[in-house]
Amino acid sequence: PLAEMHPVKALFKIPRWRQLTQHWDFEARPSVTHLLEHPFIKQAHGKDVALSQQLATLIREQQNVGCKTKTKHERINTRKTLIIESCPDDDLVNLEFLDEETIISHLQKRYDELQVYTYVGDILIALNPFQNLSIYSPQFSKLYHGVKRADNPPHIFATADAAYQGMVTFCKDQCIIISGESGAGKTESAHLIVQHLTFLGKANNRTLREKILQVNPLVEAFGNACTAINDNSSRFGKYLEMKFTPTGAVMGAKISEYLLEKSRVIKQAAGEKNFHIFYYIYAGLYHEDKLKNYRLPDKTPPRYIDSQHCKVMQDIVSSKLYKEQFDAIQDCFRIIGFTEEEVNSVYRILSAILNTGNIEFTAITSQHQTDKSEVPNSEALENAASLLSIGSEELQEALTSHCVVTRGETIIRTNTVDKATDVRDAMSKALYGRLFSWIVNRINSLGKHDAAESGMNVGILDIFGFENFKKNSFEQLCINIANEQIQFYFNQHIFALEQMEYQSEGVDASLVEYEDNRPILDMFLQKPMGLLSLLDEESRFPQATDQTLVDKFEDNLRCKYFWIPKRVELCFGIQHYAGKVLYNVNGFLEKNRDTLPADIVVVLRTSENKLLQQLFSSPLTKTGGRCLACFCVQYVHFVNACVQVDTMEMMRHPEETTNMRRQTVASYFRYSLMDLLSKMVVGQPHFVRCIKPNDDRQALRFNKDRVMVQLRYTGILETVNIRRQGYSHRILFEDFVNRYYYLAFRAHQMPEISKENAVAILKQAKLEKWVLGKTKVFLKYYHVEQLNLLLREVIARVVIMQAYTKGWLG
Ligand code: AOV
Ligand code: MG
Repeated sequence: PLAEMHPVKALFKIPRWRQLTQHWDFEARPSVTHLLEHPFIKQAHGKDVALSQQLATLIREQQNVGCKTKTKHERINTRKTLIIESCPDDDLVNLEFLDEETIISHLQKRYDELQVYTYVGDILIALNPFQNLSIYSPQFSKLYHGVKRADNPPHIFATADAAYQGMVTFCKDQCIIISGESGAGKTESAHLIVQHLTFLGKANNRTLREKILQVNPLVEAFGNACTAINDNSSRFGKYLEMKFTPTGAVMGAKISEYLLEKSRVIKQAAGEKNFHIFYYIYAGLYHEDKLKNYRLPDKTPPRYIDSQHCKVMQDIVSSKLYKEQFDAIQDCFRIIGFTEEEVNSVYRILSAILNTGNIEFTAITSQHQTDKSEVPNSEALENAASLLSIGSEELQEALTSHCVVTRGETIIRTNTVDKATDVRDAMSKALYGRLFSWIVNRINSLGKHDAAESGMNVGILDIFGFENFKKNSFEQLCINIANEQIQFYFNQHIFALEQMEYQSEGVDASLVEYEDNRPILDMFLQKPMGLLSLLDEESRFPQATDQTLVDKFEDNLRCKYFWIPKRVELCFGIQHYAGKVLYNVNGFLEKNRDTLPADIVVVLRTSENKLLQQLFSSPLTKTGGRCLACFCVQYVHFVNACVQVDTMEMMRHPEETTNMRRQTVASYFRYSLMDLLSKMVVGQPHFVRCIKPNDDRQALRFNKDRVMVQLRYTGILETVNIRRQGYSHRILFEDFVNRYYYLAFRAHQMPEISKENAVAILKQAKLEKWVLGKTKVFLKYYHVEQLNLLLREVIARVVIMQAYTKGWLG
């Protein structure tokens, strides 16, 4: 009914204007004066000033954007009159009373009104709405484009916009770091950011735009899965760099993946599923009547995708959703540029993995040998071999026996049933892991733009969130350490570096206390006594067991963040920044070793399938050619004390890192973390903190306690404090004068670089509350915004003046 109602009337039916816009036909809107003169709005002025101001801005903005007949000059002038005061409750920094209780009830009030975004200075808090909001249309992209942040309510687009403007204005790479626990909304936020950046980057070229927008869905089909917490949980870390020309036109995107949870391929916890893609292809191929071509059974689902052993094939093949997703993935492949042959190979390998999982072994006992196994039912074996284009006998051989070289002699030893099963699963994991890396690399090479190296980029980090299940294993440990590292990075940026700079520049700002999680990180990463090092050491002993591992931890890890619980066997507990987690060490050693027997590699290399040959011919390059050593200097500068000496060493000797793949998961993991951080530190960071309002995934349900916990461990209260008194932009006088002298001096007269001239510019721009350090101007985040807006206007004016004088304009 709202759609039929007059917009002005509708406005008052709904708490905030944002609710309204989905029903609002912007083209047929009433004029601004008409609306502002409207008695309802006049009345509202008395009640809710902020609301009516926002409404007015919205309408004017819309007219401004939609109006093509106005000259640039006129448009700029209108824009200028639009600068209004920020709606005070959009930013926690503006709160009068500052304590947890106030912050939380404030967030709750906003959430009830479906205001899911709130600022803390330049940091965005995003509460998961658990329902589709109508605030992400292209109209909203327009609304948030290049305006002062206070002109609109907080939005994820505003954060993307700030990163984009920062990149264009300062010619500096940017990165957006999205954090939050599992299911908090990181991946959705990352999608929205990419959407807005493609809009801003004027990807007029439709193919390019579509290509970029397909990257996330494709990679996520292979890297996401349903877990107990999130139906679309990221099981890998993803850093997506969007590349732009110096003028800000989008050129392409590059993706780096970190630490795929490969073990999911062979086994899933109760209530969880395998990677999405397996279900998609099953449903898709079934509908296309192609299951036979890929030798997939059509009666009972393969073991790898039937973790509950319910054997209900119908659920999978009849799922409309899976079928639609399959079609969508086919489109992604095509649009990004994969050849039909490649896609076919991908499906063959996936089907081969499913068949491999169905290979069974039984023990044979003969007079001479007892530890022998064989494959009783050869159907799955033959299917797998055929799909991989290798000989089935060779495959069976590689699964049930292994070569040992002693004193120059090669001896063949047989595998027990357990060993053969392990080898089979190791092969499946390796196939999937390498396939995933290949897809990512292929996307990068297809999206590669020759000029891309010279451009700038905005990186978007979306990793797996902090996890705490009933049973936590090696995977959760890695995931949680990665989150620990991101939290540390946040702390460094928001607290440590900022406060260090105040001191060294002699700026007076009182220090804010914060929870430093460095000791926990040290406990994990230090060498030789950190948890990961100890795990590596134990993994090198063939005789090691789960018990010896726990004993080793107990003997060596002496800090308050680690303990061995009394009544639970083979467990250890960690006090993470985000809460206590109990880990079960069962399988830690095996998972860390992640060995793939050479016999398997040898067989797979004989394949006639080109893609498979490629997967196993050489180790895939992970770092994309970026030299780790070159940003070491910046890195040292950034985290001087934080990074453990050994990891620094590793970065100084990049040649060593090429071997990482052959090392344990823990050492590779450690290297990946460093690689990721090193990518992030070169850019100017922007933070999005996702918060999960409840654990039931219900819309409009705000669980105070759950939110409180998250606010505490993310240090929001401290962040509000430091943002309130802090200066998030610190610019050298030189850079400042170079950049903004237009505002106070003539365009062709570059003034002398000096503190005085910097002050002259600040005064001319009528800014207040800035501070001068020894070498830098200290600005609040909104100062920079204002300066950039003014600068754009001045430049536009100059351009128009020139156009007039040259007679280009009538
Ligand atoms: P995550 O990335 O933070 O978890 P997701 O981004 O996958 O979490 O979000 C989980 C679910 O919340 C999504 O599938 C949506 O149903 C819903 N959701 C999140 N953000 C929005 C939004 N802006 N609008 C509507 N629905 C949303 V994990 O990857 O598990 O750490 O490893
Ligand atoms: Mg995710």
